[in-house]
Amino acid sequence: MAGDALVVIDVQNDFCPGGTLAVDGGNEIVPIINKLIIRFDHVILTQDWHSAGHSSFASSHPGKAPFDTAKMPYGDQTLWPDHCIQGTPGADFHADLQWTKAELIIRKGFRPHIDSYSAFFENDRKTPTGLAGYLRERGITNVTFVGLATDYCVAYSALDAVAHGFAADVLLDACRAIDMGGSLAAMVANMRKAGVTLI
Ligand code: VGL
Ligand code: ZN
Repeated sequence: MAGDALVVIDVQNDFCPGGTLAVDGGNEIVPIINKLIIRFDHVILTQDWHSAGHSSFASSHPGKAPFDTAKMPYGDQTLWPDHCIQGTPGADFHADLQWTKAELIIRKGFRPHIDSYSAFFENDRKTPTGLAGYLRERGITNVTFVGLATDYCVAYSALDAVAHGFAADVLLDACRAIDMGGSLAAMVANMRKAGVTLI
C-alpha cells in the first residue's frame, strides 16, 4: 500500500558470514527480503557507514577488546570489531540483495565520536538522521523492518518508529540477531511492550 514502507536494515557484507561482525545466518534472510522488496511500494535501506578509527571500534580504545563496554559522553557503548568502514567491501550491501528499487539509503554511524544503531537517531538518542521527516513528508505511516541485527539496529529502529508515531512491524523470519548476553530476548520484550508488531 502507498502508506507502507519496507526498511531493510544493514544487510551488508560485514554483518554476513565471512564479515568482521558476522551475524549467524545473516545471509539466509537475503532471498526472503528480495521477495518483500518486490511487494512493497516503497523501499528504504540503511547502511552502517563508519569512519576509519570510529569510536565504536574496540581498536580505538587501548586495552579494550571487542564486545567490551566503554563510557562515552552519551552513555555506555558496546565496542565492536572494526566493521562497515566507508567505501570498503565490508560496507557494501550483500551481493545478492536486490536493492536497486530502494528510494532512499540512510547512512548512519558516520560521525566519528558517536555510534548509531537506530535508523532514526544516533546513540545519544537526540541527533536525528532525518528519516522521520522523510517518512512524514512522503505520507508513509506504516513501516516494516527487516535485516541485521534483530537485537541492535532493527530493534532500536522499530522502537524509535513507534516513538515517532509510526506503526512498526518487524518480520522476525527476515532478521537475524547478534544475541549477546540475552540481548535478543530483552529487545524482543522491549519491542512488544512498546507496541511493535512482531510477525
Ligand atoms: C549493528 C552493531 C554495530 C547493527 C551496527 O546493524 O545491528 N550492530 N553496528
Ligand atoms: Zn556499526
